[in-house]
Amino acid sequence: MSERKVRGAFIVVEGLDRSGKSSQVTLLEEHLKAEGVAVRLVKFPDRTTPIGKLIDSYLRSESEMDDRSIHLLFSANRWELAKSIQDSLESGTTVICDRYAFSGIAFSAAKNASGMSYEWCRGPDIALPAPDITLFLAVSPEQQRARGGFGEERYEKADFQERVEHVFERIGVEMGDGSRWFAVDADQRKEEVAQELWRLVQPLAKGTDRPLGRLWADLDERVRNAHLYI
Ligand code: DGP
Repeated sequence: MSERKVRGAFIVVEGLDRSGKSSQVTLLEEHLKAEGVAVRLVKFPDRTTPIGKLIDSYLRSESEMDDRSIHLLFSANRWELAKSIQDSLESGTTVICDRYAFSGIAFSAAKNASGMSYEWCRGPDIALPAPDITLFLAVSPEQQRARGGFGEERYEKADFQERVEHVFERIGVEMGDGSRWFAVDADQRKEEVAQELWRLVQPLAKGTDRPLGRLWADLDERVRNAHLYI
C-alpha cells in the first residue's frame, strides 16, 4: 500500500486590527522553528508586489479607488502568491498566513456598498488553497480601545471594525462545526493567547498527509457544473 506524502500545514491567522495578530504570528513562527519545523511566513496584503504597492497606497489613503476595484486587487494579491504557497506546502514547509481570504470578505462586505454583497465579496477567492486551520483572534471593542494606537490607516475606525467583526462572525458560523476555524479570546494576556494557539496548532506541527483543499470548493463545483443543467 502506498503511503500518502506528508506536506507542510497551512495555518491562517485572522483578526481585527489591534487584536495582537502580528505578535501572535511571530510567536507561533518562533515556536514552530524551535520544534525544528520549516516555516514560511506570508503576510497579506503582500505590499511588495506591484499589486501590493497599489493596495499599500490605498490603505495609507494616498490614493482613492473604487471599492470593487480594490476588493479585486486584494484578491489578486492572494492569487499571485497562491502557487508559491502551494509549492511551499508540497515541499514540506509549513506556511503561516497573516490574514487571508476571510479578511477579504470581512473588510469589503463591512463597507455595505452597493453591489458588494457577502457572496460577491467571497467570489474572487473561491478555489484558493484552503487552510488546514484558521485561528481567529477575537478582541472586544473595549480591549481594542484600551490598546489604542489605531494607526493612520483607512479601516482603523471603531464603528467600521464593529461591522468587520460581524462579518467575521458570519464566516465562522458558515465554516461550520468541525471546520477548522477556531475563535480565540484575544483579550487574554499575550502569553495565554500564544499558549492557546499552540495547543490548537500542535497536532499539525509535523505536517499533514491530507490533500490540500480549495476554499469553498463546493461552490466552485456548482459553478463549473452549471452548464450541465442548462
Ligand atoms: P494589516 O497589514 O494586517 O494591518 O492589514 C492591513 C489592512 O487591510 C487591515 O485594516 C485589514 C485590511 N485588509 C486585509 N486584507 C484585506 C482584503 O482582502 N480586503 C480588504 N478590503 N481589506 C483587507
